[in-house]
Amino acid sequence: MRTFFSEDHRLHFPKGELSGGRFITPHERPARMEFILSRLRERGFPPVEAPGEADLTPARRILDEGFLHFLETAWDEWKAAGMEGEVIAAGMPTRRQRHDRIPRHIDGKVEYYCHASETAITRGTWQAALSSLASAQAAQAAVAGGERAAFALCRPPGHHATRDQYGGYCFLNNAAVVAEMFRMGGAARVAVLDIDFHHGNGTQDIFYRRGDVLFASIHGDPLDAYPYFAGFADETGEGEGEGANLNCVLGPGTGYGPWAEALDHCIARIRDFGAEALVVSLGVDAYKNDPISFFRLDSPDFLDAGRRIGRIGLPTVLVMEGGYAIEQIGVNTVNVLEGFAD
Ligand code: SP5
Ligand code: ZN
Repeated sequence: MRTFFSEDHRLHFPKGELSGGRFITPHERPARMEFILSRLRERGFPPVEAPGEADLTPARRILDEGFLHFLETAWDEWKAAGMEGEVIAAGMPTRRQRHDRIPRHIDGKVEYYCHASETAITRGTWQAALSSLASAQAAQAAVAGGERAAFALCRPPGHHATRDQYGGYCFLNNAAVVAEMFRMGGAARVAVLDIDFHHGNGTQDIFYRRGDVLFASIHGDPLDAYPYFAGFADETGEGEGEGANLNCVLGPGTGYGPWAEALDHCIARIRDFGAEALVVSLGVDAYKNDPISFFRLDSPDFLDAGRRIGRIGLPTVLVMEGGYAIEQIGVNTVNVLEGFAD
């Protein structure tokens, strides 16, 4: 399987992640990529390929123009306003607000376009997010060009980014753009299968009212886990999208047995839906030792999960999302790819 990867991910490395009332070194850090790259080499995968430039045309169809402009300019505006540190949202949009105006002050804009203040923007964040999207787009192009599957080794991840908000370490929703590109390329129906431990609230948001893109996700119960305010089982889609959103919610301590049952449930739905292409939001934070998650998958379980996903038989782009037990992130990620290709 070909892997697409950009070294420009390094341009995004905030000093701080707000956690437990302190700033810690972010869980989502550049070193994550090194473990995956070295495991790919060890297992004899072909050398990674650098993508071309990101193409924002497909992204503009599903993302808010003001949001894209904000991401591009936030750092400069923040600095121009005399802010000393990294861009961090201090407030949260409130309930029962009577308007949806975009603030003029950068502080307010950041709060408007952010949904989780653990995530900082730095000088290189926009370029890194673009390079991540570029890898996803190159993988999609490979599959559209006839490859059975391709791996987009994306960093920063994307599945928490909505059409107009960043957060959860995510800025541009790579998986959603890939799904949209498959639609533009003629696939009548596309499925996004999200196996990251956290609910892909961004992807759900983007496709919630659409019947042509199925979103199916297995994740920690939002009552107990980030993103807290989305991902419940009764979120099934709206309007034309009714029935095209499937949330499989599992509690603390869930092991591979029930997790694999949920996976099979998602797979059955993807088949029934009649998807012609598949996008996998591939997070490996369901792993038992992940520092911010509470499932108990072991490394060999990822091999089995990959096999089940591969047997769906669809043209597939696997897009990297989370995974923070960084010593094992390589093994776990590559296990999914190897299982897939079995
Ligand atoms: C892509 C992805 O996996 N994003 C995850 C974002 C999680 N954000 C919230 C992190 C909360 C960490 N809480 C620390 C508790 C440690 N015991
Ligand atoms: Zn995650």
